[in-house]
Amino acid sequence: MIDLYAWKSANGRRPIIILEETNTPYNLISIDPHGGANKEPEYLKLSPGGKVPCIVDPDGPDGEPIHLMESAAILEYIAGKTKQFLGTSIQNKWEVKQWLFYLATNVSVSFSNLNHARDLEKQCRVLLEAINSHLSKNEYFAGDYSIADMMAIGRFGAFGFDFIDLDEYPNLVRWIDVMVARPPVKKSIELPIN
Ligand SMILES: N[C@@H](CCC(=O)N[C@@H](CS)C(=O)NCC(=O)O)C(=O)O
Repeated sequence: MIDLYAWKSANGRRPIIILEETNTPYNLISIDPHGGANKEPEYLKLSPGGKVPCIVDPDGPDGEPIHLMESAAILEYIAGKTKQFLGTSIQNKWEVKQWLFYLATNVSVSFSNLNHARDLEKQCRVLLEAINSHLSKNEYFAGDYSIADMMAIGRFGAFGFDFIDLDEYPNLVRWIDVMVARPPVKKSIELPIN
């Protein structure tokens, strides 16, 4: 069974969504990065960047064990293993991947920074405008519900922002409402992780 090392953070909850959506059994192992557990030598063998989350799959490619860090990579790995949520055509597959990377890099990084530096607010608002505009023409990020949506809801689902009122972005709010109505997404937000 897959071991998921996670914390109650935006990054930590994304793998829960894909594991639940694909009915993949997993053990949830709580790891609090604030206590330094993510820098212990045993954990660094699994997540060499010392970041939370990570997974260990004893039944990886060719039956060999695999460990993976980075929530986007974990989403892609479980999607690939279960052959779901990766896009419905080659064209759409790349559309999903494009949004996955945009969300993993620009959006995730900027919003994390906003927690620390007030002057990044403008940058986050630019990203929100782009996302709000995209979601005015698209139900989900890339065609059908996909791992790109799971990537995004990890950031926007349960976390308020001190400096930005998301109600200013009605298409994003519409998409958030659709997403949190999905039981696996709701579970990823509400599951207690201590
Ligand atoms: N890009 C990574 C970010 C992971 C990340 O920054 N995790 C935080 C917890 S939410 C962490 O491990 N922080 C502790 C540290 O950086 O030492 C991902 O998407 O998984």
